[in-house]
Amino acid sequence: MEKTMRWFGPDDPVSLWDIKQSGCTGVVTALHHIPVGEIWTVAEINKRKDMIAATGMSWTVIESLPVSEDIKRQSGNYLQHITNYKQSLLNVAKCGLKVVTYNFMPVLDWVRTTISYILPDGSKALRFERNAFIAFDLFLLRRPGAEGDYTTQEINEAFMLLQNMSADEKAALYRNALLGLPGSKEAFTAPQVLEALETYKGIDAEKLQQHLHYFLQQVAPVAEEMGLKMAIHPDDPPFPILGLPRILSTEQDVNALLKAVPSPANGLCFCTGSFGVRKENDLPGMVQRLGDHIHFIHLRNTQQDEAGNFFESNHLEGSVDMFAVVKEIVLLMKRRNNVIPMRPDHGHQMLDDLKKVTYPGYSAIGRLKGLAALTGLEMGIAKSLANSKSALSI
Ligand code: DNO
Repeated sequence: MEKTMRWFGPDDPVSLWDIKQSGCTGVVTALHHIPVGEIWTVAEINKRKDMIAATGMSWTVIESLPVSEDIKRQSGNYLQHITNYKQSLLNVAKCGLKVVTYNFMPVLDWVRTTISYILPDGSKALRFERNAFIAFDLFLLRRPGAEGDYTTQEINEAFMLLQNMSADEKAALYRNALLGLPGSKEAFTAPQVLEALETYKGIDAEKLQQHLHYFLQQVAPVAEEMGLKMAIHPDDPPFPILGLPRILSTEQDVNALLKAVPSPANGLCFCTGSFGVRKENDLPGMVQRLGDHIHFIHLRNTQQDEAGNFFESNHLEGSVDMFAVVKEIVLLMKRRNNVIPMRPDHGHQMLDDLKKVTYPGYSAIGRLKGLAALTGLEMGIAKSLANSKSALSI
């Protein structure tokens, strides 16, 4: 796999040289300063590309070229936004970039209830606690109609949990649940979210899926023509939240998308941390079956419990069988005869980073630790496969 790390741009406290020293040859980034829906110009793309090239690394993957809420809803300026998206694709291709990540999650991107879950060794992880999220939804956000989404038992448990929280804990839950925007330091406010949710009234999973397919039918021909690969990021977490539909949570969802828009440009960012939260997702099998469509890989592990909570565990430990996944990736790259870019997704806040403020999940040392573990795993698998092959051929 090509080793990369995400960089949030010049304001990121983790510098390009930090990433270089981690052993990466590539950087994954986006022009976060350009408002969603507007065109990424050649000049802006090249400026960023040159900044990265000055450290001897390359801008390997765009994450993300964001899709506007108008496009997801098919409202307002969506046709103009699609035209702009196509222009941005042309521009990124002109600048020599090859892989474009995006997602189709309405309103919020990833969601957690805490960004500082303290592990037994004192490091901190991101965590999603189901009851806490329900408490946020019902009693802090006060989303109209939310009670209808939960059982009486869930509502009671969430209420009890909230009763036992200090004012500080409640404030932290409120803040964390509204973070949901990678690359931005600003959280949403509750009125903004409620207003945004209102605009999704009448958009169910089927409709959202049609909108995704429509969007891709429009942009995939441009991407294909320019030799670009579109890589959709799965839902994180992979189930509906706040009454919003989520439509890229399972292998079946991916297959529906591939079928609706048959194009070599239509592909996937295979994120083990997102898909891995649903037990029925057979990750090594997905790599085997979806392999030709995987253009970018996020490796992250989660530890789940029976109650539907999960925290982000060490990259090699947790509910995802990382050995089995990486083995399939090594075989896939051999079959495809190419190297797929990968980044260690998230990492624990640990050591010196405990004193620093970074983007949640994106401190340097925890990701470096993940990258080191994953690199060793890959090398061990690749060498042992090669050895067993040569042993067989003797
Ligand atoms: C979380 C990330 C996601 C991802 C976007 C891609 O840390 O994996 O935010 O970047 O969903 O569009």
